[in-house]
Amino acid sequence: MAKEPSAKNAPLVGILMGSDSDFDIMKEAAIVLDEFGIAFEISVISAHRTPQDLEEYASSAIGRGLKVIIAGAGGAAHLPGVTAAMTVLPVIGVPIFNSKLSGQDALFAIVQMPAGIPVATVGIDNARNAALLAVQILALSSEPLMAAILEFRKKIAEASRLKTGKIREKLYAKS
Ligand code: RP5
Repeated sequence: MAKEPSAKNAPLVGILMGSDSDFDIMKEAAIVLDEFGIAFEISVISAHRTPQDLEEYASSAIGRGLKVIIAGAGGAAHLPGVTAAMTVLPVIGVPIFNSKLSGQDALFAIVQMPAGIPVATVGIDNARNAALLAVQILALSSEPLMAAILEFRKKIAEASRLKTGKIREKLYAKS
């Protein structure tokens, strides 16, 4: 269970999603941020169903102390782009898979932003990478966080090296 943000634990990252149906994917971003001890807030706000709420959220984000916004949406995924239009905070978009067009609709909608209003886009459903990118952005101004992300990279490198042994074990055990 993640720690709820409070005055003492002010959120640095805002996680947005277009609908609660995105939560199963977007909770992965929350888990990663929690692992790195980063306070975040999480909200369902839709660029289409609640556009006024989105304007209020994005235009007040800097004043509320947020440093990065992660926005996940599926289908006609305007949430990350519209958010980016209303704040200069870095916005990281997560295209969400759906069964109709396999998330490619969301991917194209998020990645093809017009010049001047960038959205960093991760792979379809890759909310973990969105959170890791947010951690890396925050690490630029936090030595402990930089140490933590470097340690994380060491761990995944180690896990990757172990894979040689694992596949060889499988291969030679069968022959
Ligand atoms: C998008 O429409 C949401 O981000 C979600 O991925 C998709 C479907 O929303 P629901 O119909 O499940 O609420 O805006």
